[in-house]
Amino acid sequence: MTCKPNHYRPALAALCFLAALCLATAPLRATNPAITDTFTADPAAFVYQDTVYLYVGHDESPEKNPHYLMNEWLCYSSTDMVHWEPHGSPLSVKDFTWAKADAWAGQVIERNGKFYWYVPMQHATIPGKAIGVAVSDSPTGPFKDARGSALITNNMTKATNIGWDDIDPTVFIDDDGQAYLFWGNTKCYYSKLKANMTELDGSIQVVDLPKYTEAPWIHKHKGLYYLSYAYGFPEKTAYATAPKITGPWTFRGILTEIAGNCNTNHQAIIEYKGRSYFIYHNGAMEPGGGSFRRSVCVDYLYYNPDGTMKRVWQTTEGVSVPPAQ
Ligand code: FUB
Repeated sequence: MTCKPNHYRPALAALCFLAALCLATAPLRATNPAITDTFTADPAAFVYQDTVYLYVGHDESPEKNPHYLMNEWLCYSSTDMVHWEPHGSPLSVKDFTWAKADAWAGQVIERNGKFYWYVPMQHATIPGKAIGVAVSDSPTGPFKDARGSALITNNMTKATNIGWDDIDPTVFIDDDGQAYLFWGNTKCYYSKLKANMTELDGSIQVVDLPKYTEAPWIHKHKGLYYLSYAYGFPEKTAYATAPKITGPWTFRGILTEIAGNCNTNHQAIIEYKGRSYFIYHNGAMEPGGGSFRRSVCVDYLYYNPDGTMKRVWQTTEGVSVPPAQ
């Protein structure tokens, strides 16, 4: 028997119909939590070449274990804020010979085609937390330790004598090319970075902020600098604004309320395809979500005409695919 091309046409038509149906019914709206393949926390995100890259900590704590168990960071990407492609774990504590545990909140930034990932961990030999920096040629890694030693150790910061104040780095490159690193628990520290992004440039300063706990995030919108942070405990998110990155900072109030199902919060704020987004975590993913098994969520962020930010509503519905521009 010979197969004639015409015999395949109905099957081909049916396949095309099914493909069109799948495309038409692909979800246009996310739900929160937005990342559901595993427990994730401490989001940081940036836009590079029209794609959003999201970096999170991996909450690996077993259910009912009231402690963090975090050994690695994960990366995801999206071109619509609804569908997130996982890129696995491009960085873990094991990539830093001088560190021993606690892959807590970090942030990635691009400079001159290289990607720098600032991360806090427990130092193996110097008591307390410390901050390291990893580098890659790609936003999805692989990343490697850029220094072979910590950039910041607990004995470099004296504003408090706790051992966990050197955590939660956030990095920002100002319009004049000067890079700044902000970080800290109970004290908000900052310092300039050299152009190589792997060394501090000058002294460490402290920003005085009401009820500052941790999780600083710097962003700029329409010429104004914003410093958002975890406020009190359990954590709300609050923020301050300034005309320059070095201040003076004016406290502007609460940005979002406590999650209720998780005692921390940790935000990233980005603009993408004409909209502003608030990326954060809560303990809502079932089964087993909570303070040590968190999940990353995405909601819209809105500004008032005077530059202040409207309070963010943490929703179950999440965000929609942005319209084509
Ligand atoms: O994930 C561990 C710590 O909890 C982070 O460093 C803080 O920001 C808080 O989310």
